[in-house]
Amino acid sequence: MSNWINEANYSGKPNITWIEPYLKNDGNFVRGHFRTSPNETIADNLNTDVDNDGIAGFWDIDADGDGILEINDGIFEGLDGFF
Ligand SMILES: [Ca+2]
Ligand SMILES: [Ca+2]
Ligand SMILES: [Ca+2]
Repeated sequence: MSNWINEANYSGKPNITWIEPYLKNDGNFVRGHFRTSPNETIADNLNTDVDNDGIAGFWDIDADGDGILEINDGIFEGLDGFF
């Protein structure tokens, strides 16, 4: 997995899965948490912020900070006037 996004091949933000709390083999308790489905990059995960703009990759419309939006259609359409 890479810490940047190839926008040309990117298929959109991953699905989110709820991970139930569990006990690890070493006895450490892991609380329930959301996790993104694994894909080709860590830049769009819930717990990464590779461009250090304070927005976690999953919510960041340009998660790797290269100026090319990963989401350039769909839900952001019609919001052009706000940017
Ligand atoms: Ca990912
Ligand atoms: Ca970010
Ligand atoms: Ca980008």
